Amino acid sequence: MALHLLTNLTAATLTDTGAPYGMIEDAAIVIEGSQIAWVGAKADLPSQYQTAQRHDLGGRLVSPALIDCHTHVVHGGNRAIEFEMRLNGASYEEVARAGGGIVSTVTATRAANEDELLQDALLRIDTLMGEGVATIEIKSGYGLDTDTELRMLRVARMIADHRPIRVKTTFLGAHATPAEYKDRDDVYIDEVCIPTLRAAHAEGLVDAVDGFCEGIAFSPDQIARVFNVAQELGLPVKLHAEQLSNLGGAKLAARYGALSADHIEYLDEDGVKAIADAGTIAVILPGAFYTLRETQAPPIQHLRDHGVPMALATDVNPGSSPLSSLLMSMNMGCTLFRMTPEEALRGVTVNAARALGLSDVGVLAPDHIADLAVWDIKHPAELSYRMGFNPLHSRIFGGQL
Ligand code: DI6
Ligand code: FE
Repeated sequence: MALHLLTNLTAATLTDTGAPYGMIEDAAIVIEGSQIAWVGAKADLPSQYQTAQRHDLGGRLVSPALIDCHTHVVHGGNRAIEFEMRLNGASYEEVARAGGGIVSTVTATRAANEDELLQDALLRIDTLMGEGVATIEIKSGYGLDTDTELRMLRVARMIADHRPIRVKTTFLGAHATPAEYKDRDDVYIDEVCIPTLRAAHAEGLVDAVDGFCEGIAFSPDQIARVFNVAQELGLPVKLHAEQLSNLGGAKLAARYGALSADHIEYLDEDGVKAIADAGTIAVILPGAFYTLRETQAPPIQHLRDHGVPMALATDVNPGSSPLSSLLMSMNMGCTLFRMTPEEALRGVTVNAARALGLSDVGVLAPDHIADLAVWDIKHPAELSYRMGFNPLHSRIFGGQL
């Protein structure tokens, strides 16, 4: 198997080396096939690797490739006109009457065929990959009927055939109630959401199950009915919880051993304890907070105090977070929520992997997949510090140099 030796680099391994970021100065990394075989100080390189093909990285910084663990990157259309209407003074009702809001994205997604959805998503995927992303989670939830939910998930899977990127899919049938089921949320859950989940699972399209637990979406009881089916099918769950109010969504998620509780601006300390006990990851989504001009920040200090690992993601979607930059999410996490640059980098690597149930990516360590990002920077804090500046030099996916 091809053996490659990367030298003249600083490694931000994000493992427990005792140094911040798990940093190793003057490091070497050995890649064997698609895996990392060895990482350490170059002076300690075992003799069997001395003959590997050498690559001088010119003193650059190497981190694990980035992971965007919460996205709605597959969807039809966009909502720029509604954005403009609102900034010209239109009220929420006027926007809604003009067909705006999530309904407009559902209509556009239903109208788009597979290829249109794919080509549109690839534009955003390419932007994310250009910043070093090698793993992405993609949700359904803008179809809200069986055909379109399945189409979204098939397109999500197809992305990995068109680009060197790893995709994890999430079924989000409980995202909103479609117009044809208005005021019949329970009927929608029973007649559409749950049968569609079963169909998607039968087709091998589902890696996890999500819901939107909110006053404007679904109640904890309704989400629990979907989660019961997920459990029966052996699928892990995650939840949009406490984004706009506190309905106890994160506690519900914790009861199901959820991989993650996402948004959580309104999560209280009790809820933090519940997810801490369940080993649930907190996914912080500053793009939505920014776009919605929210004022309540997530309970970062409580999360730290209770040892809850924090991930960070773009939440890229056409309504509340039209953000296709994970580096910008890192900056926002730091500036808006006072996360540290190290927490931000852990949030888009090791903790993002955990939010997806992955244990073979997200750190630079032996026996992990060789997904690496090589950066034209000296210190990892630079990734969170600048805005609108992309220092990616190169991306290594599955050991492909
Ligand atoms: N959280 C959000 O902020 C949105 N969905 C969700 O689960 C918004 C979706 C949209 O407006 O398109
Ligand atoms: Fe979301």
